[in-house]
Amino acid sequence: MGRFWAVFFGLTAVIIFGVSWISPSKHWWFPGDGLAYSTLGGKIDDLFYLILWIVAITFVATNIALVYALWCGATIKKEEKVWFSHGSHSLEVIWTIVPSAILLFIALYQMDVWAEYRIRGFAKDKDGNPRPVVAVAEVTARQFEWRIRYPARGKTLKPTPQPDDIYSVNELHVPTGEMVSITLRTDDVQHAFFVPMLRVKQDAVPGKLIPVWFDVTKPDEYEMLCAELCGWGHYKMKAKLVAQSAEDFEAWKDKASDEQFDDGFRKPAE
Ligand SMILES: [Cu+2]
Repeated sequence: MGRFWAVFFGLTAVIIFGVSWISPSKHWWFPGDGLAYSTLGGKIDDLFYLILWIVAITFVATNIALVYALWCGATIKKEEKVWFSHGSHSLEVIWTIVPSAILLFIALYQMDVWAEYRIRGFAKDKDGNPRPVVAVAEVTARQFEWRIRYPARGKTLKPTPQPDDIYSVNELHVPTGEMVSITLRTDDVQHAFFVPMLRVKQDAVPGKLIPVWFDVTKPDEYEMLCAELCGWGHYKMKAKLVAQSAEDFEAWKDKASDEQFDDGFRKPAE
């Protein structure tokens, strides 16, 4: 029976290692087609794969030791005396220091990505210059929908609602190719703004205005979700983020504004 388990754990290790080997090229771990459609999202995925590799190698090494111990245990003769150890001080030191070093390495290695995610000035273009961030909208989460407020054409987003602001519900429009930011707030309980395909996730905390910035590399419609169980209607907060070229974005805003301020008398242009 011991040999069976030795083979079983050995095969498991081989399969896990195989999956880790091919998954980065197959994009198996992430939603949609597995690619991130924001610049920072790609870097977050790289961190994920780095950690996957560390875990896979550790897992395989542990399983090799396990297979070795099981195989030796299974093949031992009855009259032989087994070797018994009550622990080894040097081994204890090694497996305390090695994981600590790995954790410290990950902590230092991810700092730039975290800074770019949380410190606005860290978003850089290809030449290393800070990328300007355009404030596109204020996104208010509430039980159970997303209310979105955009400034009128040619105006900048103000912290308080303006008479010519444009509103949409459960549909956040943003231009592609530039760094955009939203101001996230909540009207009631805690929610979480989550766009899986962009790898953007941020809690909306009562009483706080939280800026969130990202860029979208491909015009498309992306799932926009609430990632915080916020009440019975939490599922209703499945919305969409519409990423459009700058011209399409402006055109959409003009159309939304016309519809919103239509007084019923104005005729659409012929
Ligand atoms: Cu929710």
